Amino acid sequence: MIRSKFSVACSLATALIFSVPIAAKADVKDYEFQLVQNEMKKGEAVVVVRLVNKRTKAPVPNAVIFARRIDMAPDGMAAMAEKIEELPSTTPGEYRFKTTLSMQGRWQLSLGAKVQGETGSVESKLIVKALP
Ligand SMILES: [Cu+2]
Repeated sequence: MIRSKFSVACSLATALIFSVPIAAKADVKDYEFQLVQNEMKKGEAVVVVRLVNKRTKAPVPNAVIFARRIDMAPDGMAAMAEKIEELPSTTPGEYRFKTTLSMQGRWQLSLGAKVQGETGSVESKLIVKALP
């Protein structure tokens, strides 16, 4: 299923590359991280994000997350950061992080990643709300 969608995407991409050489060039700006769940109970948490190609809507597996930080900047507490650790992925295109949302309120998850075959890096800031 995934493989066949991928082949279709590849054929389309190839067709585009040959018909519109300039416009079809992939760009690191075509990718973004999205939260799978943007609210969760405070305390120990596993935050799951999906990396997607905005043009094709396809999930993007095997990116290398080289930077990660979680802090309360959205609530004026940028210095209030917690440890964050990447867990093995269980679904292609999804990335999981173990952390502690130690206070109720808004937390900012900052991620930096390299996508296979792309120059530059994807940088995203996502807001997770910790509920009581
Ligand atoms: Cu705080």
